[in-house]
Amino acid sequence: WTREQTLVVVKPDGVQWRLVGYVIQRFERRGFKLVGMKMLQAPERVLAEHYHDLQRKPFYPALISYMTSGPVVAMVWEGPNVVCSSRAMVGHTNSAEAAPDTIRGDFSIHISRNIIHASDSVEGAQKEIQLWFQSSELVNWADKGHQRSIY
Ligand code: YYY
Ligand code: MG
Repeated sequence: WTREQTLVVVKPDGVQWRLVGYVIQRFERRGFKLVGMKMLQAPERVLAEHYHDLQRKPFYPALISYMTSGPVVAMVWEGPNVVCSSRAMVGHTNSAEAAPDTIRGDFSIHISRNIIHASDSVEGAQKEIQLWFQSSELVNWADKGHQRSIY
């Protein structure tokens, strides 16, 4: 497989609700490999680029103030089909449509407070990873013997 990576961000409400460890556990349990992680107050510049396509939506100002309301935890996860699998674990954008056992389906009550971000395409993921992380912040460690590893 080609080395696929995705950006996952635990949003400010996810941090407040102490869901960071749970999110990491969901991804680790699946066998995905953590290659970058940091807590930060998301800069306006990063969010403006990250949500560039939504700039003209009526909810955009509220989205930005929500995303800057507290720290977030940004992560880069790697593995086969990690982009698609992450979206499935995260669940539908709108909590009302998010299936049970998805992260949003279990913890989110409204579309505007949906706990977590995950990239929606392989190309989008590459752009988002470059936006949120310096290449020096990503660790290319050797995977030795996880039972479900395909390395
Ligand atoms: O990728 P995903 O996060 O599932 O949804 P997007 O359509 O990319 O929207 C990004 C973000 O915007 C969403 O997670 C919440 C917010 N948002 C909102 O507050 N209200 C909407 N009607 C649509 C999206
Ligand atoms: Mg999106």
